[in-house]
Amino acid sequence: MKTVLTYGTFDLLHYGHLEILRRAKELGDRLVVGISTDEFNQVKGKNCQISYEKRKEFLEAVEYVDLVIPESEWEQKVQDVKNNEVDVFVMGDDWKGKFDYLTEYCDVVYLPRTLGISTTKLKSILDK
Ligand code: C2G
Repeated sequence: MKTVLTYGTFDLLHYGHLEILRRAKELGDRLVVGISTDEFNQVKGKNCQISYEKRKEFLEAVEYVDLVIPESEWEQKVQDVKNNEVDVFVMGDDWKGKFDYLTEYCDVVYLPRTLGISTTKLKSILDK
């Protein structure tokens, strides 16, 4: 059983998110997703449109996703990798290099972001 792990806020879930979840799942058999809590989003400086509970519910409805866990701090990744026996850690390449310290525990893969879509763009449309 090859386990893949990724993290994100996944606010206003869109096809850019779905595309990285799809590609992440292709790298293994089981995909675990750490979703940022509302409190951690404050730390990240992100103002979410959708609550943690609803963002978690939407993620759990995605067929590529096998388990959703809370992400409440930057420092939890090593423990999450160990707890979930993670083989591959995946993030979009906007994070390239930021999580290379995890190579001590698992493979680290940065995948190209999907161009033309972002939560920020969607918010600007919603705010009109
Ligand atoms: N993403 C993507 N293409 C987009 C938008 C997002 O591939 N057009 C990817 C990001 O690169 C990230 C994932 O989707 O890997 C989730 O993006 P966000 O919800 O914006 O998450 P982020 O704020 O980057 O949080 O500890 C890591 C952080 O929690 C990551």
